Amino acid sequence: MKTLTIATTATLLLALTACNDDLKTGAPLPEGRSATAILRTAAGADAGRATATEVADGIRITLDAANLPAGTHGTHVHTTGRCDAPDFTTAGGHWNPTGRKHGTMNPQGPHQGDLPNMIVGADGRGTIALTVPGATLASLLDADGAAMVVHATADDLKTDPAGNSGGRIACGVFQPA
Ligand SMILES: [Cu+2]
Repeated sequence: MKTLTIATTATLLLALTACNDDLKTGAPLPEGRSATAILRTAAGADAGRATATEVADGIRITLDAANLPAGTHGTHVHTTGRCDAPDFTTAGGHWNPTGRKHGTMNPQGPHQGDLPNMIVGADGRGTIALTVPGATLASLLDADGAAMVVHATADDLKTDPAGNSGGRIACGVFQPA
């Protein structure tokens, strides 16, 4: 959508089609709120940013990460909006308002905070974008807030409570936009 710049009839038709699809999965609500998290590494370096936006069927989460080691990294929304370096344990466990077990491959899962593994390239950058169905920004931004966390290794997507994804290498607190 954002790269559509040539206003030919064909691209307009494509744009309309894309908009219809977005309405089902992830179109921002006209009055929807959003939140942004600025991520830092354990050493305090800029590690990119995450957004959470209210959409028709949940919240849309994006993560554009930078300055991270190449490889596959578990990523989650954690339940407390605190990121005290270097281990970021103050972010607490996974955001889990529905009381599920960890992992999209766990029959008793997932947590609403369970996000896909992120592939970070040799340039240190990685991205994630998805809609968490049924989630609300009011729940995300509850009294103790929430944080985006990137882990050292891959999430197996099934082992409670955190998919054996190792230590926490980057963290950012969600702030209302
Ligand atoms: Cu995590």
